[in-house]
Amino acid sequence: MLPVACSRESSPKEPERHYQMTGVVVSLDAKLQTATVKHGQIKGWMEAMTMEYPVRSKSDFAKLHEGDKITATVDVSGSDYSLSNVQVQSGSQ
Ligand SMILES: [Cu+2]
Repeated sequence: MLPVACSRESSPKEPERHYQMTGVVVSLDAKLQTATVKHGQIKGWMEAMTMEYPVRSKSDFAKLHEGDKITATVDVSGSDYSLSNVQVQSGSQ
């Protein structure tokens, strides 16, 4: 599902770009393998907001718990985006 409230500074048909993000996991959807992340500004791409991101790999998704503080790489290709290189900085458990 694409967030409608999002204003992104990207246009379609660009090569994949990568941004570093820091945020907190708000909720997880194991079925869709998505994480809703409250993140700070992602310079050059997006303002600070809370939104849902597909997590590219199962092993990255398995690391996540609600409340975890994470860093990740956002892979952006046109209007598609996903998270990779997920690192949990401080866990909630
Ligand atoms: Cu957004």
